Amino acid sequence: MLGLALAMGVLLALVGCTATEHCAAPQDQVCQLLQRMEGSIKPGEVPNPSILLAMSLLGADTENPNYKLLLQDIKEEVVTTAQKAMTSGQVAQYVLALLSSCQDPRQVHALGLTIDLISILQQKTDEEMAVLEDKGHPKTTLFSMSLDTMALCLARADRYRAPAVALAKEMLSPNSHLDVDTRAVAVLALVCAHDNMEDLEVQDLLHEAVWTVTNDFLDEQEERKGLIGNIYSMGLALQALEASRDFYAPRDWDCAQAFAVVTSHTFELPMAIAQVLPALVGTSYLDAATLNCGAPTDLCPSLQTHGVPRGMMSPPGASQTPQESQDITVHYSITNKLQGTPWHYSISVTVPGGSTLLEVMERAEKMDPENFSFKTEQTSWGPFVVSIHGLAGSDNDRTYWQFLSSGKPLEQGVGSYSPKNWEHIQAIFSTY
Ligand code: B12
Repeated sequence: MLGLALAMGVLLALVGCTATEHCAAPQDQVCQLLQRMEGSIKPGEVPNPSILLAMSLLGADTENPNYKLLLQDIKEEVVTTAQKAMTSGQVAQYVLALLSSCQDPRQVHALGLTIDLISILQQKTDEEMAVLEDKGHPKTTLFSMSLDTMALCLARADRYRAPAVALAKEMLSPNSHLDVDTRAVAVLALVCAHDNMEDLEVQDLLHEAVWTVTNDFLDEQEERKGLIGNIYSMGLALQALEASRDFYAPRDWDCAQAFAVVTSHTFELPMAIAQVLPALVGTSYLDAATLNCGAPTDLCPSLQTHGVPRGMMSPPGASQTPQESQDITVHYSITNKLQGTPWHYSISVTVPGGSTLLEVMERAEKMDPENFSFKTEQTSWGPFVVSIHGLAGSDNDRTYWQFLSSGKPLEQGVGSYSPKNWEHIQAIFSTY
């Protein structure tokens, strides 16, 4: 079924059809993105389950060596760290990845160990709910709680009803100002929960929440010439709109307009590609549990990397423009008005043009280590700044270092954002 949808989508794209019913990006663009994303799979690194999920949704051949390597790394990561070191949302991402490769998440075997990932997810989702009831926000985020609900629902496990109801109420609350990404994943979770719910009253509530969010997305797309949130929210927003067509019918979705925005952007980060690719071939995370793993659709057959040495594959970012040679000066300031005695420091840093913000921060630290020292942690989106000047963000206090340029929050992290000459970058200790 999915194979047919993919083939249809590709056919429509190849004949240049702009029908509003089915949208698909040009195949060469899809395959280029897939190649870039696959090139990031490295043995020995923490695996990214969203990449396996995206590959599966694109009909990857399960015999593809990158796919096999990633699946094995995922199983090993699950048996060694899921219980103790993963958040609920991370466990949910692994469940979705395993479902998409036709593995049973209730029995994950690797390294001579076996674990039941579903019961771990149920336990961690219960913890999210307990904190939500106590403090008015979940233990982590509503984004993660949406992933949890979707993964439990797709795995046909129970205990997703209460989180689905809570999510629906959050979506409908006039006081919650949730970002597009969170609302998009919530839509996916609620569509799944709605379709598997017997209680008609609850079904109505979930329907209303999906209807409200998707109509807001469609309004925003109309007002902003195709954009919903920012370019990095588009993958999840498009997945949500694709999966919920019945909910906003008879209203139509001009998917061609939204696709034009996405296909005109060059996505470099593997994680950004992993969120956008399923949407570009007309699928969503909701298809993860019903894929036919024995019959790959081979959307990009030339991608087979058998025998290609890893170093020969293009690394992420390889298509970036070469570094400009002229030096640039960046004003960088760090501010804490939230915790203890307030403080503020500024510095001007000169770096080669094209340098990333991370390189600017490293230069500042070298010039004035007393004030501008900082620490990062590697995540699926690249380096996340955990502390500056000895002050660390905290999940418990819901604090983090926010980055702004001329007062506007950056849409990229420090590892990918390249400031311009004379730009003023602020790091402000904030709450979320
Ligand atoms: C929740 C969230 C946050 C929370 C995370 C808190 C928490 N305890 O969960 C907070 C508010 C801290 C946050 C901060 C930022 N975020 Co944010 N975040 C998200 C969101 C909505 C969900 C991530 C998530 O929970 N995933 C599920 C869990 C299970 O996966 P995970 O791998 O464990 O998630 C971790 C990482 O994603 C990490 N993280 C979150 N955001 C970012 C951003 C960057 C650049 C990095 C490296 C890591 C990172 O925190 C998560 C929890 O530990 C995504 C949306 C999306 N489309 O993915 C945006 C998203 C990833 N964030 C984004 C951005 C831009 C930022 C900021 C740079 C914003 C800013 N101007 O300061 C900062 C990071 C600054 C820094 N200190 O380095 C962009 C990244 C785009 C890109 N091309 O890099 C996204 C895609 C949103 C968007 N559409 O613009 N974020």
